[in-house]
Amino acid sequence: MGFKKDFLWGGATAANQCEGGYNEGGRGLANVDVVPIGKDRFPILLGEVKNFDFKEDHFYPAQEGIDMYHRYKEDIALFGEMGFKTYRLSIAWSRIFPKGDESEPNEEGLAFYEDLFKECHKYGIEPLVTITHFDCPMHLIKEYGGWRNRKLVTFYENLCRVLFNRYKGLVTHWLTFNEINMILHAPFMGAGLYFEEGENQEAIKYQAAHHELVASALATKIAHEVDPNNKVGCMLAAGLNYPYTCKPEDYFKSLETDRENYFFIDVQSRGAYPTYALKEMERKGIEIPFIEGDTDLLKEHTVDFISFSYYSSRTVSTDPEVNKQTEGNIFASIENPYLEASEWGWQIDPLGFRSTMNALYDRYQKPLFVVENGLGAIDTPDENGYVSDEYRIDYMRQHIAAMRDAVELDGVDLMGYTSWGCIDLVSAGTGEMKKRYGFIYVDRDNEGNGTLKRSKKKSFDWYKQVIATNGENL
Ligand code: BGP
Repeated sequence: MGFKKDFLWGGATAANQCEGGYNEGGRGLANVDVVPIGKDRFPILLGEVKNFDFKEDHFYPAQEGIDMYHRYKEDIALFGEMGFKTYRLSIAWSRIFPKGDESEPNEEGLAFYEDLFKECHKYGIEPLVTITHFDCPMHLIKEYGGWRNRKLVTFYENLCRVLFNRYKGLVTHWLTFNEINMILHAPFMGAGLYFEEGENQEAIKYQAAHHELVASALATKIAHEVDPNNKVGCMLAAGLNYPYTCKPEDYFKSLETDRENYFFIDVQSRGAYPTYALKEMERKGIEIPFIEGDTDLLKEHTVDFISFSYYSSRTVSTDPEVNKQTEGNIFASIENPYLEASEWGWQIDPLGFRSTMNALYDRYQKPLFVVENGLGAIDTPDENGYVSDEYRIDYMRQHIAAMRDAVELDGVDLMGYTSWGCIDLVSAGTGEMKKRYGFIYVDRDNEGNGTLKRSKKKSFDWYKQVIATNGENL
């Protein structure tokens, strides 16, 4: 009973939130480099403001991240010490193709990841690679308008071909697009989109989504051709939407809100546009840019497993009085009176995690992989620099227990668990350093000050023994 013997315990990061070295090793500029911290951040993430240039008085956290570009050996050694079986990381597209549309890749970028993967294997750590995690070369945005342009499918296909061939034998688990449904909520990050005055934003988002869905199917096809051992997953920002009351209208709204997310996975896992989406798009006059061959491609190259992030559940209501957004978050939710929330208003709901796993497993009947989960919190080191993060241990203990229930009591097929931000890194939503998730503390603040020194938090030893006992000792 309990977790499988080969359960993949580990942690997750993304290139743009930890690597830094944004202009080193021949890397080109990407969307993530030009999103500053502070009040200008949200309008840019939403695609409302074109942001092509740096402003001298702004701080751009992704440019330096936590300098993992230079310190990955030290960091991977710490992951190895915790006993990680897997480490989820992402490739910075513009390290491999600096502009995105070149015919030849940048060898320095390829060598960097090759070395990093080899370093993982030294500790028996299997890399789990996200091909794109909220990043797109800036040149593809300026010249082509990001994923609204079909040409991006070809550029992405080239990237995949290069990666699958070069890293054959070093990497067998791949994710095509991080949180693909975030196109709807943060289109600049999700698809390199920004909108001109008067454009139908919703139509453009779904057109870009179609291109990513086709690209994802193509990636799956090529991955299987290059190496039949390759396993490819989709990646969803998951979390159920509860109806605020048992009023049928509230229930129906929760169903519709859940479907906004399921839509992507329905295509990637079931291989076709679901009827509810086709009908809605028809009603709204949104044309999906299908071309010949797309239908077969989507149908024939569905994903091998379903990966997802889970931080909290959300609650929806049809009552305008209660229907107020929690501030400072990209994903809307109203307050759930039965739940506690994190300092950023993310509601803490371990049973919701179990419900989410059940909903996904019932719907797709494919192995699930939890590739992000964790608590973003403010950590205060004591006089010796030690962080006693009981609150994080508590959150994770409850969520891992919920995962064990889903496996033991509900029979969900679960491949692994990689907690988010296993080492402190830059927040995707806010750009802050003070919103920390790690087992490893990094000395760096919101303004970019600090020695970047790494130190183990209390949760480091706790997670180590969770892995050592395969989730028995929580
Ligand atoms: C997901 C992203 C991650 C990540 C995480 C936590 O949406 O895939 O990149 O950062 O959420 O969010 P935040 O950093 O805003 O706390």
